[in-house]
Amino acid sequence: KQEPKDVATREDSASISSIIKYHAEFTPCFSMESFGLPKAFYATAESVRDMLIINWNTTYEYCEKLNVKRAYYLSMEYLQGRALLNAIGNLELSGPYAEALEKLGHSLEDVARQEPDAALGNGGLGRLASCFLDSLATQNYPAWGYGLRYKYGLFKQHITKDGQEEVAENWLEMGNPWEIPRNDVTYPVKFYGEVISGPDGKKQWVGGDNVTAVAYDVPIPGYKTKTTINLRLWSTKAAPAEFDLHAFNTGEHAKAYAAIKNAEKICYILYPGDETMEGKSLRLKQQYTLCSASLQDIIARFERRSGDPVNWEKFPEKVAVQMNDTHPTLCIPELIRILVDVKGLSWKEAWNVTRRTVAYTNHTVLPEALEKWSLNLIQELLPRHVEIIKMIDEELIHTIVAEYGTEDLDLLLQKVKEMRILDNIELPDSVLEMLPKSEESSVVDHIELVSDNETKGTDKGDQSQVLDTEKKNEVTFEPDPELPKMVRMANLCIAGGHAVNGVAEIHSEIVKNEVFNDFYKLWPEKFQNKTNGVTPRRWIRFCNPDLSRLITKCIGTEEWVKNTEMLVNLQKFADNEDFQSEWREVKMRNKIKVASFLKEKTGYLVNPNAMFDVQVKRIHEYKRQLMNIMGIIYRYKKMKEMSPKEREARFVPRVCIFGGKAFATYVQAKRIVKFITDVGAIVNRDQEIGDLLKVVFVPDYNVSVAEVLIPGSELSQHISTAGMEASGTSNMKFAMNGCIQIGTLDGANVEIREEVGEENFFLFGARAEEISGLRKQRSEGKFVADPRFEEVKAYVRSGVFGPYNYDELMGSLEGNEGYGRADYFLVGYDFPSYIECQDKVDEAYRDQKRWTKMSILNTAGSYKFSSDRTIHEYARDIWRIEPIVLP
Ligand code: DL6
Repeated sequence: KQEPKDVATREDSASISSIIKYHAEFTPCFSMESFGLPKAFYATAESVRDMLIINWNTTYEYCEKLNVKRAYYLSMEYLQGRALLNAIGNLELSGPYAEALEKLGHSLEDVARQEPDAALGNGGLGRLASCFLDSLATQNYPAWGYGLRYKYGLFKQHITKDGQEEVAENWLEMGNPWEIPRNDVTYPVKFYGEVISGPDGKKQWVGGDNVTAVAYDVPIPGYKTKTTINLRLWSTKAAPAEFDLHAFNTGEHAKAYAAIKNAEKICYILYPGDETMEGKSLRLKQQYTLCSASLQDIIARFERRSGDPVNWEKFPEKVAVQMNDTHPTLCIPELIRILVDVKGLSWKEAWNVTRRTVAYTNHTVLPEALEKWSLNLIQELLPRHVEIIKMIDEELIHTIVAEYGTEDLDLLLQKVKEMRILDNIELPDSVLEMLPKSEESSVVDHIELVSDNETKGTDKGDQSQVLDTEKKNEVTFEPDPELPKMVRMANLCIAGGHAVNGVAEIHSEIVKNEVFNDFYKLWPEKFQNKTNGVTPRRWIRFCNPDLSRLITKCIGTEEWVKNTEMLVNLQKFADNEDFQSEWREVKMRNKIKVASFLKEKTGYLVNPNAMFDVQVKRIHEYKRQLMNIMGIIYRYKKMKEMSPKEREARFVPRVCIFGGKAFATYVQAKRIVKFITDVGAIVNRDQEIGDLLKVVFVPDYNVSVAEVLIPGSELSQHISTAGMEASGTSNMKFAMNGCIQIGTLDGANVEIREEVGEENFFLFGARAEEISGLRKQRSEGKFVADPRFEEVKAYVRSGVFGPYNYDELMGSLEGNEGYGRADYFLVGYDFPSYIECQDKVDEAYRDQKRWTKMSILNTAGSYKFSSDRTIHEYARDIWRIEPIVLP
């Protein structure tokens, strides 16, 4: 067996190709004779991984030696996408690798395309976590990510005549060359059992089932730095004692395997459907596995670095835990449990340490997405945690009583009701004792209350079930036996953490002034904004090499990839004709790539000279893909009514591209997917219209698809109902790639528009502060629909787009019986300003000089939206960590 050369010196193509050959021959047991593309990918990835491991170890050891504070990012989702080109690019070895593979008969691009997307996330939240890891490493921050190693990631989306079909995504089928299984790093994770008082009066959680969490480490390299941080993903297997050998020996094989299957099931699939009790229980087990295994690991590391005895007061000086949304909320009771029950701290000490350690990022204000868990379910799975949550709830109520006093009992009780962690549960005795006992102010009969259980639709489910929350402000402490007892995870996060942040300025204001206003009044110092960002490495430097070269040529250095403020220098060239024409050439080359990609994936042939107008994101009613397609239908109808000459004079040719997955049980979203594809089927074969309009739904939108589409897009749509999109991050990626946006004043659109300039952003639609008034008018029947909107609905209903009955979709825009609230997302209200704004888009596009200038100014103004800036702010304001540059 030939030894590989010293990995540290493999920087020329000859050494690289010999290392690849080595791996091709020995690591996956392939032979060089059949060195096809899949093998080439695995061998190449293995060769890169060797280098990453060296840097990974150096980074780890150096941070351990300095005993610095680390940030730990806990996220149930990471939407990593492919890793090969990113890793090679970050190591600055793209050239030598391309050459090496060329010698072995392959192109680097073809090899890279073999890699399955690591899709351990649903959308923006997971992709943000992955961008953050890249920025943490690039900026040399001591940090780790923790997550779960789902066997099946986000489903693959097939588009059939019936719309979306979900197919399991077995991304690990061929093995994952990036991960390092760590059979030496395992922790027990317990479920069920009971809590007893031990002989010393201390609580003990006994009995129950243990599973074993096993670590899989994924090295995350920074760009142009040796720093390589760790993403530790947990997988689960049965605890060694759980295999029932006796049952196996007596032929009861299923029984013997049951424990193994139950343990492995936990990490089987990203976000299992939670319509059933089984599904909910599995999801909760996932969340707890992430929290428990990660905290045990973090604590073990802290103890290893501490002297004896361990000074737990110092824990928050060495550890910062960031909870990516409420999914890892169980970190709070779990940290307290370990500190009190295992490490022997008092409640007060543990509570103090926990609050100084943990922080929470909120990613949504949609009421149905604010997580709540059934208390009974948590009680069954995690009985000790329920006791701890009850204590935190009690502590919080005392704080509220201290804040509001007992004089205005109505007010106090209302605040307690709204802010406490437990919903539909009697007040603790310690609180009842503090309240005056007079008859009028009796807690139970005076205030009539409705639990907020009633106000919510299903998680991510059909939005028509979401009721008006504004009306419900009467609530009682008398638990309603008809309603479940619930735990509000966001309230627990706010009470148990030291910082709460929103993800864009407008969103953070909504968090402070509306959704969590009472908490904001109580603890204003906890609330912050951290506007999201995206990594400029993946989202421009690597996915758009031609544009990157042009930018570097213009700015005179490639430093902008790390310091995006330098992009502002492009402003000076926005009117320069030569620069403009080079800019347009790059865009055209990217559009040609998109056109051939669309042909390959959908069979539709599109003309690259048309404007490429793109909306790619999760399918959701609030994101209003429905408004986009209704606008397209309006355009199509008008075209049909005109002579060829008229229509050519009136409309700019467009290719309207959609992409995105609908949550498998979100019926309305799936109808929208079907509707778009049906419209495309009719429009695209209409010879009269030809290249003037095409509508293409790209199946299976994921990170890799985005990397092709975004560089070749010219107009991108971010058209959510104002106040509903927390931030959005694809808007940032599009802006970086010189794509102009049509959008509402929502999420990060607001800041993007400020940075790129109002004249370089197509704005339309109602503003966030108008929405509740408009909804009220709508429900009072005061809304008069625009005739153009009515015309589109009637056209759809006339059957132009096929035999399928679109009544559920059109009806949801009207509030017909059975479709919930009338047009909750205000498609009808915003439609006229939307289509008028689209006319302005056409007008701007006709003037290519103006359009190119707008495009350049979008890239120039996108500097703020680098995740490097976001991470720097988290590090400075929340985690209090410093960069550590390796010697
Ligand atoms: O912060 C990342 C991303 C935002 O850009 C999106 O606007 C927001 O919708 C998304 N939120 C979620 C919420 N999931 N839960 N819970 O994905 O976060």
